[in-house]
Amino acid sequence: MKKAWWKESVVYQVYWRSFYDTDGDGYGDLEGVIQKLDYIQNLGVDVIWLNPCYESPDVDNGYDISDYRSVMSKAGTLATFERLLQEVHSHGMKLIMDLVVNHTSSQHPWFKEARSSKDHPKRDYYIWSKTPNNWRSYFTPSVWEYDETTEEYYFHSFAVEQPDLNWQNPKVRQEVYSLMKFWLDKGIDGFRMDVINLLAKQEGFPDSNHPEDISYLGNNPGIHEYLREMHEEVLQHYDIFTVGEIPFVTPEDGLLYVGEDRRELHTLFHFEVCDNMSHWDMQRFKDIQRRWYNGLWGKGWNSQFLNNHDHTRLVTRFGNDSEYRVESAKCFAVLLHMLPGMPYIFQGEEIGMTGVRFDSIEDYHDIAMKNKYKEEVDKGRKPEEVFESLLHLARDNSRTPMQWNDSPNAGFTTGTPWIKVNPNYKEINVAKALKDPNSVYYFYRKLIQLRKEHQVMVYGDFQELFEDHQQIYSFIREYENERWLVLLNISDLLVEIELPESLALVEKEIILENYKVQEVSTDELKLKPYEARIYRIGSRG
Ligand code: ISL
Repeated sequence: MKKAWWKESVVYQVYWRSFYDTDGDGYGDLEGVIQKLDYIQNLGVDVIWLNPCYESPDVDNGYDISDYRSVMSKAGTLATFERLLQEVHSHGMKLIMDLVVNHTSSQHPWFKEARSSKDHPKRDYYIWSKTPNNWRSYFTPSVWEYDETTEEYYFHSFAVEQPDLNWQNPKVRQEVYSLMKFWLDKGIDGFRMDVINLLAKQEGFPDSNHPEDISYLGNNPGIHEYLREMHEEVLQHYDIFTVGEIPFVTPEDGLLYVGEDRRELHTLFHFEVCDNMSHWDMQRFKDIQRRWYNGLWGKGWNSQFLNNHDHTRLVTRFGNDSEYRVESAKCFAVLLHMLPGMPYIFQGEEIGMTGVRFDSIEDYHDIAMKNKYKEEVDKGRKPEEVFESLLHLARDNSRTPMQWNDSPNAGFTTGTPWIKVNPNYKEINVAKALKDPNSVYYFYRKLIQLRKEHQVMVYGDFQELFEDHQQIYSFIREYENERWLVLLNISDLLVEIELPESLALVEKEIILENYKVQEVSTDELKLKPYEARIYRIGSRG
């Protein structure tokens, strides 16, 4: 197994618009990230992933970029960004930026020019057709939008305001490589690449028999040639870290993106958990982990995340955000940090922030939810029923402001926050977590610290126990002379298990637990709701 700094890293995702507002406009800003760097550093993380802060009309919270070389005024200026980068480095951390190059904003000058006439030299920067096919986009009923001026349709995988770039055009590719160098030459440490497997499109756009399954948008012929070219022209010249956001991918195809001999990307986010598993499903989760471990181990590197700015907070979605909020947050923390692959923490996860549930569609801002709501209501469905059906997975669930303390607006802003603060901020906030040695925060910190001291958490192989158990997830990580046993009760029940004889007899030393462990070296164990334990175990008995 080849060692690398990035394999040993823990990533912290900063959704800056909801992190900390220093100018009172209700949006977090880059200055706010700078002011909170001590907090992030104290958690012990190595890399910060910053969501897009480029110039943007902001219809999809920065994922619709109108100028790749400037910073949107809500976030600050290019000078603030440069200071942030310098400060991140002087705090001993690294910074990766979001690279969003599957699409631009419809306000990008390239698109304005492209749509101005059929023979404009930039026409081929985007994808045009005289006739639409039957595909859906992520956010709208069709991937095609009619353009009145030139009487053709343009292609968009997301919102109408996010036209897809035409990667077949070598000029587009060169534009992208050049903007990547612009940021890399400033000294950033890599990219999280937004829907990077969507760049190549299917030749001829054939109709689909199942248009609701939008996987036709990704993994199309040509994608690996583009990524290799990007590697050749840009990535290989820098000591950086790249993680591709890759929906609709199997472990077999995943390896084509991150295989160590492939010269494409370092690691990926697949969506078998966050897009496909709406509620906790133990057997399914185990199966996903098993397949990805078998598919990648020793050949390519995996990433682990249980929520982000697009996905409902993990305690609300997978754990229990009322009675066992703290216990379940810690239990999933052990899962996140002990599974093979690098852990990604989404801001607020480290204090066990919960998903929100607002009363009205007016309180939500996300374009995905707004569009879906309108589409379903327009079909004649009852508005209340549509609203209710969208709540569980609403992307705004995880986008509410970071809860710093119990002062108004959770200490996030002195103005009016762009999205309402979760009303539970008096109970759940950073100030309170920092005062409580048993908080979720200190538990995350401990796990991150352990990774720095014990390479078994990074390079240890993975063997499962209790494979068919409905409540218990258990596995051993083993590296050189170190063997760690992980026992998780991912349920609201008290569960009793008996360790296999081979483990019952060996010595066990507790490394971390989220309840006070009573019994130590017994073979019969009673695990309380969401109880999590990590043991160091002796060599085979
Ligand atoms: O949000 C999702 C499900 O709730 C995902 O399917 C998501 O849309 C998809 O993974 C792509 O996400 C990324 O690109 C989008 C942007 O809206 C997301 O915020 C970003 O993470 C378009 O750029």
